[in-house]
Amino acid sequence: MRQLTLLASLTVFAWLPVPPAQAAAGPFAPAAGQPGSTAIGKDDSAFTGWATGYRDYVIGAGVDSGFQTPQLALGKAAGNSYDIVSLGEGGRITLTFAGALFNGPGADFAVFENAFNDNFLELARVDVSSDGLTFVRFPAYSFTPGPVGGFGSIDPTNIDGLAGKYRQGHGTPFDLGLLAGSPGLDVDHVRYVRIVDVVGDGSAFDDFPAAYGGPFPIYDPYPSTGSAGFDLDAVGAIHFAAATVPEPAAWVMLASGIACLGALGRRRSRRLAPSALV
Ligand SMILES: [Ca+2]
Ligand SMILES: [Ca+2]
Ligand SMILES: [Ca+2]
Repeated sequence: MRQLTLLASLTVFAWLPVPPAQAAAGPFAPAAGQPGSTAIGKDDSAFTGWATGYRDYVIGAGVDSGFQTPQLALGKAAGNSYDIVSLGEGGRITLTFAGALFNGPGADFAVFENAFNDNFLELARVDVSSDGLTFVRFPAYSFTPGPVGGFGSIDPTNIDGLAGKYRQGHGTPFDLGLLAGSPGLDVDHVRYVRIVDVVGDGSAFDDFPAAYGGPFPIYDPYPSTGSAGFDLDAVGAIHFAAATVPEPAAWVMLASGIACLGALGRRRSRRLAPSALV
């Protein structure tokens, strides 16, 4: 895993043993369940919360009405083929939380897609924001050598930094630490996760440095219809601080407490008034 760790740190591209197009398998983590996989199962105790709201659902091409229900992306991952919202080719959606994600050790959240096996992988870019205005994109790498067609197969070891790397029920992890220092983003207070479908015909590119032959086209199954593009099941929070909103009863206590303080303050100022004249 030394290669993967170093690649993630963006410092080791010179270490790549062969040009990606000649590699039988890529350098990145393998499918869920295999040694070295970074997939996180939906029932993992690492999850402390789930996305509970959405905004800006923009439907891309090729989505039937039956797959246009964004509420199915909220709450815990279902891990099946149907509890999802389809983004369509080039579509997107932004998920929100009852609180904020923060940068703890390792992965901070994970994105779940509905792939029915380890190789029919529909991919998406992942952007995060603290204020809902400035979004910062996770770097992604794709070494898939060429177009894969509408029912195509992708080797997950050729994919990094893209949601949809793993089969249904298994989240693709994202580490906010990779984005530390990005202008306009507080990695310790991230309230928005935007998922943007990759149009997999080769028109979208990864972030592999030009100095080492990049960027490379990102290929995924294309064209497809019905539930085209990325199918979002859920976004699971790992490092998550729930918003502290007082319960209604607490509001009443708070209000009565403030009223008491006000009365005390008035009594005290009356008592102090004579001495203030001295
Ligand atoms: Ca982290
Ligand atoms: Ca799909
Ligand atoms: Ca779901």
